[in-house]
Amino acid sequence: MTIPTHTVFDQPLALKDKRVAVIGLARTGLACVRFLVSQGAQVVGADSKPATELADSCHEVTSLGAAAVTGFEAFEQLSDPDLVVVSPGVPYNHPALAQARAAGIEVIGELELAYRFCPVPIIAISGTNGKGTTTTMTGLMLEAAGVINIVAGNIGVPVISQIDRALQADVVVAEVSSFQLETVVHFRPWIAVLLNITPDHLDRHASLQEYAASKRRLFQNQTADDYGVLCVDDPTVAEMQGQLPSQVLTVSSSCLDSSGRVEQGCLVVDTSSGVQRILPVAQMPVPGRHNVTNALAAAVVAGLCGATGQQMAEGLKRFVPANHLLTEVAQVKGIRFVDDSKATNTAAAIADLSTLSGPLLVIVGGQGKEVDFSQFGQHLADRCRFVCLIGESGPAIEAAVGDATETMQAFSMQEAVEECYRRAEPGDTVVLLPGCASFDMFEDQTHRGEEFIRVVREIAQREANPEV
Ligand code: UMA
Repeated sequence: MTIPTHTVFDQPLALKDKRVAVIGLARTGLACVRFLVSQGAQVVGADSKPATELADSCHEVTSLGAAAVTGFEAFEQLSDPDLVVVSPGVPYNHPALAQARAAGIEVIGELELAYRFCPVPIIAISGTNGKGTTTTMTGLMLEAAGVINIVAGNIGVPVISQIDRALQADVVVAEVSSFQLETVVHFRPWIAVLLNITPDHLDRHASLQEYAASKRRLFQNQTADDYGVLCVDDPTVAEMQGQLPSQVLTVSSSCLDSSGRVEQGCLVVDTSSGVQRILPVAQMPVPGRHNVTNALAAAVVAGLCGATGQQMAEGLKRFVPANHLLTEVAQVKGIRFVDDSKATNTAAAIADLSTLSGPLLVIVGGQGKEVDFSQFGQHLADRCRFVCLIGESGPAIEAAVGDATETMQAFSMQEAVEECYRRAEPGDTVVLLPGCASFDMFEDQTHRGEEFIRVVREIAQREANPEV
């Protein structure tokens, strides 16, 4: 099948000699600086971290011929740029951005910039949870069908860094976050997938409604020539049926009316060339009902791109979960250690908890993002033998767990893992299942997972060489 190109933007920005400020100098900001410089723009990169913490970034920016300003007052040093390009981690209502907008300066995010230059259609995949998994599954199914695709976005590779490669591709499959959607203007994905909306990032978005509104921006520029794929197992997403400007296809693990569904224990999807059977649920490469809906959403997208059920199954079987996503790290004296550092909100943690069997000792907590922990606490109390709390939200989660389950506050990952190990018995599983962001104690979720793995390996080594 030929992928239609009607959603490719036809009035890219003229960047030559434009003065562009790039806000944030981490992965996204650096990718933007590289792209903008390559287009002839005069670029200044700004970041509120001190120069000492950004030495490598500043070095790269200046070696590209751009300027870098850093520190607490970095944004004040930007003198009237023509355009501001923002990293997703910078809040939409940051005073410097509000000031720029008030002065009539265009402020866009990296996703919008990338869309305006992307030579092929974008398939955008969003949702509170499962968007990275679904993006990867989609890429694999398309690959099996011979559709040349680039997987990018919130998954860790800014789309703007892939513009050159996209010239050789049929489509870009982008994981898209609510932060990235806040700053889109013309962004029009050919296919937009929304998996679920549950409380998350409420320290950044003023309310759940505002968070949902940001997710809805996925569809805002679509027309009846485009597709919206909605996972109707989620009540907030289900409500959007009938409200989208695009053609809606639904996905559900329980509703037989959906385009992507489970029939007699088998994943099935409707396509223009008929019903495609993919594979039995029992042969899914990852456990959990949520992963069934993720695979069905990927299959609906692959079907729109012309994949057959057999090609979808072939792609799905190649799926390997990302690191720090229910990853078994080691078995020590019959005790299993599992790293689920990527469960950064309570909905993800609750879904993952349902896939774990046997007695559990869990390490939970971190930066709480202003969410209510009562439901999470109840699930932990019902399911876990011991709950070890870390980070800022430890006390709030401990209160939600109640007195029936043993709990303890730990002040480092080392202490938390050692304490769980001390209490665990053969047959038990020790899981890092934070349900929270990591930034109160760690650089990010990867650093948190790596720290867990480091301590587990230390314990494994100690047990293997007790005399040392
Ligand atoms: N900064 C400021 N001022 C501020 C805030 C931040 O100067 O007020 C600076 C920081 O000092 C830092 C830089 O901005 O140097 C950080 O920018 P960033 O947070 O956007 O980091 P990137 O490395 O560019 O990563 C971003 C995404 N980060 C966020 O959305 C927070 C990454 O998603 C994404 O993988 C990457 O772009 C590539 O697209 C991470 C994430 O946590 C994984 N996403 C959230 C999630 O999945 O829930 C949305």
